[in-house]
Amino acid sequence: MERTLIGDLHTKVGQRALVMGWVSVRRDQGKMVFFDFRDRSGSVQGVALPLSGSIDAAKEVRNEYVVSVEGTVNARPEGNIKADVQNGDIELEIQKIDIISVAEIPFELSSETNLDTYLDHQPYTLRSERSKDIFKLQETIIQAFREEMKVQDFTEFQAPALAGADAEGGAMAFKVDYYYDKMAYLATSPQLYKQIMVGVYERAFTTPKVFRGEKHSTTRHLSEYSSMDFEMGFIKDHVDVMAVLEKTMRLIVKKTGLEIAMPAMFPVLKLREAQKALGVSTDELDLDPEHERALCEWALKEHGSDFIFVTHYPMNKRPFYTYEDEADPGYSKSFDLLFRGIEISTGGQRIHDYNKLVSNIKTWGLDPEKFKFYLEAFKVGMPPHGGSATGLERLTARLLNLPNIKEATLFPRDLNRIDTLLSTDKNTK
Ligand code: AMO
Repeated sequence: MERTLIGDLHTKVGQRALVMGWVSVRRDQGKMVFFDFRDRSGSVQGVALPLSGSIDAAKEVRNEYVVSVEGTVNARPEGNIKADVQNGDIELEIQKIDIISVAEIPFELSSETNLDTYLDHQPYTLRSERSKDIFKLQETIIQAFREEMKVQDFTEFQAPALAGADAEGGAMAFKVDYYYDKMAYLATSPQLYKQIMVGVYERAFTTPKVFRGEKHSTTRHLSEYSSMDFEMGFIKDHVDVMAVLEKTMRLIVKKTGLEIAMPAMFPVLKLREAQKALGVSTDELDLDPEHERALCEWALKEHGSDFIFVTHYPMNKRPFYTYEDEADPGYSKSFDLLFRGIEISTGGQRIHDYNKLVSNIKTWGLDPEKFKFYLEAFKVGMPPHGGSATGLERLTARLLNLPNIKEATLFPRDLNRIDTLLSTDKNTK
């Protein structure tokens, strides 16, 4: 018999069907055994009846066993219909149940698990409906990002993960032993490459894994995250970039189907205006996490918006490629996008003049020789351009109001863990 997906069983009422999947729930009632079976399309209740011939085999089956089940798809009596549950109007009466793989589970999936235990057992805990929903939503986010980029005529490219130099400063890049006793770095961002790609396609985007070696232990930092980056040529200034990012966020929100407060335009404040609104000194170079939270509360109250742009960060707080606002010396044409209490994106206009860029690299205490490759893009002619990057896991966490970014990360790498805890890992040096 051909396998039927559980999601298609409703088309087979009154007929026999073969289902393959996992056992999510098993309720042994002595004479009868009830199961919830699941496959990639959903779940269904099954029952092994006393005289069915399947009852002995059914008694052997446990949670997470992989099974092959033949049975009759029965319509449930009126009183037993669960309208709000998938396949709540049918039941699989089991004639035959074969074990494909046995399983030994560490704990019941429905039980309240603390984050560390959840992370320790991810090959198992990721099977929970809650986790599956989180990472399905993440898939939707990245698809929507890609869709909007294509609509706006951007070309997707694959950025390298190994880099010869670090764009964002150096201290936070992981070093890698490379050939001939040379050092390479794990890319902290595709920044240099996306700028180079502006010289190639004019509009380019990429969704790489990037790596940050800062020793952070917070609810918002990972050592490895997914970055949704784009870069575009022939802009007037950073406002053009913000418009593309805002449009992208709107499509992402729409595709997720979540209720997010978004007025006709996202509010925009200069950093100093934001600081004044919060009663913070304008000498501060950045917003602290608690100020980001307070500013987002302000934006929701005053503008009915879960998003707020903050622009004009001090030049000395931004990387060397940042464009200074001629009309506001010392401050940059750069921005952060804050969403529900946290920075989710950074971006801005970049310097496109070769000589200015070389001089900035020196001012930032870096060696232009190390950036020779990148600088060639400017030598051979670059238009005014800019772009931005959004952290996928931060956005996912805030969209779902998950308190810790690790819940929105498949296999999070942090200060204490790569899959297993470093302190308990036998392979640790
Ligand atoms: P920035 O360093 O601000 O900018 O990073 C952009 C966005 O990436 C996310 N992010 C992180 N997410 C998880 N863990 C981390 N350790 C982490 N660090 C950053 C945040 C952040 O807003 N090249 C510039 C972008 C640009 O100008 O285009 C950059 O990398 O969501």
